[in-house]
Amino acid sequence: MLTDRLRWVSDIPRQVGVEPSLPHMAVEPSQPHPRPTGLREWARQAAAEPRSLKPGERVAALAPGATSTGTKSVTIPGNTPLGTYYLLACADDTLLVSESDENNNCIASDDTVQVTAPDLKVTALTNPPASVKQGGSFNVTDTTTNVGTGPAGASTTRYYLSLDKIKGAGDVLLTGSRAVPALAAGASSAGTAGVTVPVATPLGTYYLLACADDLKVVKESKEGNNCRASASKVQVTGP
Ligand SMILES: [Ca+2]
Ligand SMILES: [Ca+2]
Ligand SMILES: [Ca+2]
Repeated sequence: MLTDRLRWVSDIPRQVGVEPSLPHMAVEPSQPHPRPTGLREWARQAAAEPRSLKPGERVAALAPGATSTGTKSVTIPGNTPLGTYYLLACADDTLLVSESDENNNCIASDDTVQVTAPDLKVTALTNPPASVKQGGSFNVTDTTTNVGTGPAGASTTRYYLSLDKIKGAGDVLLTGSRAVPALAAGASSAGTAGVTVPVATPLGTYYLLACADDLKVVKESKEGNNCRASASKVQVTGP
């Protein structure tokens, strides 16, 4: 009966014999305390099964009308979808305490927070020469842009020869790369790098690829769009 439960709420401090606050309960991270089925059961467990408490594992009890204020640093999970969010704070979110009302535990922030992430990609790339010898060199000019919503740290753009326009396992990494500075959202870095074709490159006709953050040091909202292929191909010939 609801009325019985509500009466029991106000009776709890006296019933468990602790004034002015409820007893502390231990929380064992590896074995979460099972949620009691009701207030009576919770009180029975708390009174009959006192637990030894370790520093840092206490959950402070609160007397009726009491308040606990604290500050906590929180981390946004890396897989959070980009967007605008309210921050919610939810009391007893691990469901340790049975309450008269379980549906009023959360409160939302007045302001919102925008979750952002960088997204690097090569947005411009010059064509390679029509042909180059094995072991030969040429210059590449590219523009690497942060098309995301958050700042990107410094990165490295590297270059490949590829039989198709997609970066794959068999592509030939060219010697020579370009250091790209940290880029604010929407910012670009254009520059030229001298690249050398490895002597062992199989003879053939290739696209030139430029790949942003090719050393994978910047965590981005999209990691699969970093490369750009040249419009024309380069023929690798014997020395
Ligand atoms: Ca509540
Ligand atoms: Ca990207
Ligand atoms: Ca990346």
